[in-house]
Order: sequence, then structure tokens, then C-alpha cells
Amino acid sequence: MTATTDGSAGAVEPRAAEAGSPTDTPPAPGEARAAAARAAQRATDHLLARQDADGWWKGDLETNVTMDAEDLLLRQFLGIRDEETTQAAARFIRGEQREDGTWATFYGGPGELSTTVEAYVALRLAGDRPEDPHMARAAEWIRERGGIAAARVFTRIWLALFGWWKWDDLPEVPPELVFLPSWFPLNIYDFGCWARQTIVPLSVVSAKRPVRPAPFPLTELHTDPDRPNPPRPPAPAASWDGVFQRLDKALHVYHRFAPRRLRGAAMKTAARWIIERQEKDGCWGGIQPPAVYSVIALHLLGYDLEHPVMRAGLESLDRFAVWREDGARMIEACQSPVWDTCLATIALADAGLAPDHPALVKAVDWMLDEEIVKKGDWAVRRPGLAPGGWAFEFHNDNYPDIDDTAEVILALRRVRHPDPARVDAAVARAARWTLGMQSRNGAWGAFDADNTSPFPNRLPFCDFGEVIDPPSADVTAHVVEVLGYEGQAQHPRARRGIDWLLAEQEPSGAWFGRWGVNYLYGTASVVPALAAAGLPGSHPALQRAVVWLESVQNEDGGWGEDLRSYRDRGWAGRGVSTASQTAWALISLLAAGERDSEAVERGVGWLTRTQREDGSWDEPYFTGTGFPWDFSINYHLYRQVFPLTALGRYLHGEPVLPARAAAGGAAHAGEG
Ligand code: R01
Repeated sequence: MTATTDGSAGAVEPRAAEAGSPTDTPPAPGEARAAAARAAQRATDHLLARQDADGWWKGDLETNVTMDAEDLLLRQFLGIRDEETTQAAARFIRGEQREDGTWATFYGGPGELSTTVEAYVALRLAGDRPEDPHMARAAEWIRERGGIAAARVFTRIWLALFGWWKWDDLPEVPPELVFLPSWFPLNIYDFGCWARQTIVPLSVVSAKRPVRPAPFPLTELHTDPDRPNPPRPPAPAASWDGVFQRLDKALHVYHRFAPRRLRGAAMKTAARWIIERQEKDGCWGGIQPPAVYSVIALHLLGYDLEHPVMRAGLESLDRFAVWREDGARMIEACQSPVWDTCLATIALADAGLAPDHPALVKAVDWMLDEEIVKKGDWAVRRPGLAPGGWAFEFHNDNYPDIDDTAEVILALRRVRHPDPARVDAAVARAARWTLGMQSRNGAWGAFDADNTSPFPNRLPFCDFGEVIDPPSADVTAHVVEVLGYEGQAQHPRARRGIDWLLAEQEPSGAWFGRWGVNYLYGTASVVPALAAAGLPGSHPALQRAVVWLESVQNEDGGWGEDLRSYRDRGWAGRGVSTASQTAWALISLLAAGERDSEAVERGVGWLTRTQREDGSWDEPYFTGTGFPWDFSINYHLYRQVFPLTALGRYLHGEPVLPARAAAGGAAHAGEG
């Protein structure tokens, strides 16, 4: 990937027209449709060629170099870092550095301090010297921004493991947390599942406070080498931040006087909690950070590297590595096979592939085998609810999510499978589970119900990303879309979801996108859902969405939205056109009944014009969201599946309700 080197996507005018395009004569309507049909065919062929023999799809999941740096630091900590891995990771990290010496967390984004510190340390491990120009530039930039002291808690924990930072100058997270009952504030089930799985092992690490010998000094990353740990400014005593700062002070005192028996019991309980959640593939939650911290915690609790739990854990970490042609090794934060497979299935069905096409049947077979039929951590909040649903990854039985479950249902319904009873039964279980996971406010979060506590975000420990999982418009919309297609739009739970969505619409006409960038993703989730639930395109909410979408269309006919929209509303819906975001806008407009509008024609034109010879699209920009602003994702299959869905729906119309499809014997509306 070639990153922009000026450190800001803002240097690229968001409304700038593609070179030459304003003078191009627009194709005649018939010709535009023919071009779209050819593009859809090529995109279909490309996607089909990328299906695994077992039926799934998986695109690379690209995030940022903290993954790669922390992987090396883990190996250094455990004493298993080898030169080949190190040099391959360093090659990737060096390739991601920008002209100004920094690393960003997304393509075209600004240099980010913690990421730059971690990347710098990783390159030092690989042998790069402080006086090398690329290192000196990075170190100088880091010092200008306040040095290590200004980095996030996670970064300073990594440095504390090697004595580059003092454990006492980190917020406390006591392992006794695992004893808090699930009704008590700040118990582990008040955290989103990704944070919970991170915090439990880190509580063990921060109680043990291990320090391995530093392989080199890091004085060049401190602003004042004589006083490496400047205290942070206190918050006003009467504020919530002040309250939590005092709590943290108290916990530091507690760290010294914690009863040994209680501490020992807490660590034992934490170890059991962690081991119970190790998946069949040796990983934890299918995501890299919890796996890394779990391996460290268990090691500190006496599990040696040969223990089966540890061996499986370490082997699972190796599977996050993607080896590139140039010998660079990139670490994925997690893997997206279920998500990619359901989206690819939907896209191929939208494109008009026969509902009983072998590729689709194979995908459904694979998805059916992935169904999760046992309870997970979600059952803490919904103890009476029967299981049934899907996770995002290959192995993550403890954490099925509502988003994947909804999209898998939509995908299963698009395919004519030889065993329809089996499909119906899986859908019935999943739909019941999904309904039961509705939060009290009528909407849906990603992994848990009612995960809305205000306290976790207040902890000084939690200075990065999202730590709770409250309902979002995009997940709620996907559920409402399912209920619409299942003929359940009048179900009281569906109606509450619809009302919540209508109330969540921004004054602009858009919806916020929690798991995709940003208002374009939110709007592209909600509009088709409301349409599937029976709202006509003339409904004021849908009309306002149409007006907003048309108001942010780029001169070149595409749509794009810069990640800065998470910080600054002025960027809502604005940015360089990308394939997935252009597709999202088209999917919304088509769902609102705008099939013959000029905006749609121009958007389809952008997709057909920018498609590559091989049927794919380029997409350096990150259009996926892990945590708004802090953690962004470039899903490498988004550039393929969403344009194909958009082109398919432009050519063949919206997907049809299964009930109607059964009556008509067709899987989609067909021409006209
Ligand atoms: C992480 C981290 O790396 C990470 C990785 C993946 C996710 C969350 C939700 C979903 C499912 C998939 C992946 N869907 C709702 C998404 C649909 C588009 C979250 C986090 C980084 C830092 C910490 C993720 Br702390 C913990 C984990």
C-alpha cells in the first residue's frame, strides 16, 4: 500500500472531479445499463474466483502497525522472537511509515503518537538505529508531541514490560474485578466483549507488574530524559474525572496492601475465566489483542510455553499473519470469514446468480456449519434466551454477534438450498435469539444487550477506543431488515426498533455509522431496512435521506466520507470517492426508489468507470470502523461486495421478500 505522505487526506480536495471527467460526454441510458451489466459480470467472476474451496470468502483485514509492533513485543517478552519473523514484520512497518516519520492508524490519516511510539520500538527490536534518518525523524516527532508520557495506556503497558515506563505510573486495573457480581458497577460484563477479554488478562499483568530486561535504552523518546515520568495534570475534584482519578489513587494504595489470599484467588479465577474462553483454534474471541494479553497473563501465572493451552494460543497468533509478495508480514487484528461470506452471498444473489448456483449452495453449507448453538457471555444479560446465531470469525463461539447473525439470515434467504428445512430451522433459532437480544431502548448493540453503563469509559485505564457496546443504528437496521424480509415488520419488537431508528435520524437526514465510515454507512444500513419493513420511498425519513445523499455526491459521481467525520461533522458524507462508499449511497438511493434518478446514473457511472480490468476495485481508504476514529479497518473485500450489490440492485431491482419469492418462484424481482 502506498500511503499519502503529507499526513492528511484533507490535502485531497473532497469535491475534486476526476481528471477529465467533466468533459466526458455522458453515455446514453441504454449504453450505461450495458456498461453496468458488463461491470457486474466481471465483478461476479472476480468474486467467484476468490471463494475458498470450503465455501467461504475472506479478504485481508487491514488495521494499523500497533498489531505488528505488539506481536514483536510479545515475542520479545516471551523470549521467542526470531530474526526471520522480526525482519518480515519490520519490512511491513517500514513500508507504512510516512514522509514526516510518523505512522497513522488509517490511510491518509494524521500521524498518531502511540502508533508511532510502538512502531519505532518494534523497528529498534529489528535493529534499526536511532541515528538512521527514518528513526530520528520519528523520535523527534514523538518528543515534540510529549514523548512516551503522552502515549495511551496500552502503549505504556507494553513499555513497562521492559522497564521503559514505571508500572506505578499506570492506571490500576485490579484482578479482584472478576469477583464483582454482574449487577455491580464496573463488573466485567459492563464492558463490551472485546474490552472485557482484554481487561481480564491485563488485570493479571498489572497486578504482577513484570519487568524483562530492556534490550536497549529508549531515552530518545522522552521529552526530559532526567525526569522520564512527568505526572499527569489532575482533573477538577468535583468532576467525574476527578472522582475516577481518586479511585485510581486508592487502587494504587490497594495494590500494595491487597490481601494475598484474595489476590491469589482473584488471579486463579481470572485464569479459569480466560481458559474457559479459549476457542477450539487456541485463540480468544477471534481477535488478536485479547489473545496476546491472555498468553502473557497465563505465562505470568505459571503456564510454561509447552503447556497445551499456551502452545495452542501461540499457534493461533501465527495465523493472524498475512505474508505479502514482497516478504512483508502483516498482522490482522481479526479475521472476517463469516462477515465476508454472507456479504458475498448477498452480492452474488443481487447480481442475478441463480439461487441454486453451486457457489451459493456451498457458501450456505459452510455458514450452516458455522452456526453457534451454545450459550456465550451474552447469556449473563439474557439468561433465559436460547442460543442460535453467528460470529464474525472462524472460531468465536462465546461471542456471536447480532450484526453477523442478521446478515447471515439475509444471505441464507437468498439461496435455494437442497435442505430448506435445515435452513429454516437455523434461521428460526437465529431470529429468536436476535429478538431476545434487543436492548431496553428498543435497539440492538453488536454483542450484548443493555451494554450501556456510563462507568467503564470514565476509568483512567480506558483512554483508547470504545469500551462499551451500546445499541447502534447500523446493527439495529440490519435486524429490522431481517424482520422485514421475514414478514415480521409488525412484530412489537420490530416496531420499537423502527421507531428508535426514526428517532435517531440526524437533522441532516443521515444516520451515524458505528461499524462503518460513517454517515454513508449508517444511512446505507437504515434506508434499505426501513424499506424492507414496508416504509414507502415517499416516507419523509427516506426522502430526507435521499436529499442528504444527493447533497454530498461528489462532482465525479461517486461518494466518499473521510474518517475525520467522526471528529468533525463538517466532514459528514464528504471525502474522496471510494468504491464501497459509492456503493452504499447507491444501495440507499435504490432502496428509496430512486432507480432512474440522475444521481444514481452518475454513481453507477463512477463504479463502471473505476473498475479494474480484473473486475475488482482499488480502495486504499479505510471504510470500516472498529472504534470510531481510534481504530479503523480496511476490509479488503468491501471494495468488491458492495459495488456488486449496488450494480446488481440497479440492474435487477431490490431483493424480494421470501414470502413473495415463494409465491412467484423467483429469488429476486428480475428486470423492471
Ligand atoms: C481490538 C481489536 O483489534 C478489535 C478487532 C475486531 C473488532 C468488533 C466487532 C465486529 C463485528 C468485528 C470485529 N461487527 C459488529 C462488525 C461489523 C462490521 C473489535 C476490536 C483492539 C483493541 C482492543 C470487531 Br482494547 C480490543 C480489541
